[in-house]
Amino acid sequence: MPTAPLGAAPHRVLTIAGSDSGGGAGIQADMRTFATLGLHACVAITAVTVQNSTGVQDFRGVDPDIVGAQIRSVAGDIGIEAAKTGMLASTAIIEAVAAAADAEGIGKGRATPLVVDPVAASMHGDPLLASEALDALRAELIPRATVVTPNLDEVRLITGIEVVDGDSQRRAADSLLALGAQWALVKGGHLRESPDSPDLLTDGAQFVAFTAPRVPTGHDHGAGDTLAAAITAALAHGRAVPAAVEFGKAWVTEGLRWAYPLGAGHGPVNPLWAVAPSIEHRYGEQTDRSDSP
Ligand code: PXL
Repeated sequence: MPTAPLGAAPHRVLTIAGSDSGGGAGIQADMRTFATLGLHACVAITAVTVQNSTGVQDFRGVDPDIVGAQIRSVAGDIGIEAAKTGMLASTAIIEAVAAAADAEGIGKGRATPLVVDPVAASMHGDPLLASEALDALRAELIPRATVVTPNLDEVRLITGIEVVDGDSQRRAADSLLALGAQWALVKGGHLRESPDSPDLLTDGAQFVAFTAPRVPTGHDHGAGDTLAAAITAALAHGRAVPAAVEFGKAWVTEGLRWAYPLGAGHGPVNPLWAVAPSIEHRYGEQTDRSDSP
């Protein structure tokens, strides 16, 4: 992707998501990806989670008025070329995001594309979205999505469809388009029996299958966030949705190859691989990668 010359403002994105105190998922995953991809990222924090590598111990949602105000403040002044939603926690926050997105021209068919990552739970199964907020997700957010990027658990919660094979994956994608998304990316990464990570992207007319090799790592915390962030980055660079998803898949696959252990639980996907050589250069060090992937 062409980047701006040093000193010129880079492309600008907005992430509307929750904070992960462990630094691996949520806002922190987004910022790592946006920074390593050379973008300027604005932030609307929706929730503060208390979590580490073993799980989410607690969280609080941010006042919905403050969520909407963050979006309006940065969109009106700084200008946003693509936006992304992650953890939204509650119905009231979803409604505030939808209203602010409409006011600022963010979303399907508007000037600024919107990637909706419909985060419902952590990888440990800890809830990150109130169960009654699923209706608002379906009615208020998915219809505003340029592209919606659920994993298989989120697809089941949103559409009621259990994706077990290509046929059910296609039906699930149709169901997401029926809810109003422009594009649906149904990720197959949790189809554990499959040797690949087969994803289906469709807008109802085009069907694109993405198959990346499954990376055998126990450290994939934040992988969904990182994929959606990389898609958002490519959209900000003017890529069309299929090309942006292709870019995002390659980015997260590489991040999974460089994932590292942390704490007693799951370590994070690692977008820092992209800047490792320049960091080593800065510290005058060189990492031995002889037994790395
Ligand atoms: O990976 C989904 C996710 C998104 N946002 C926050 C999270 C998580 C997973 O734990 O904590 C804040």
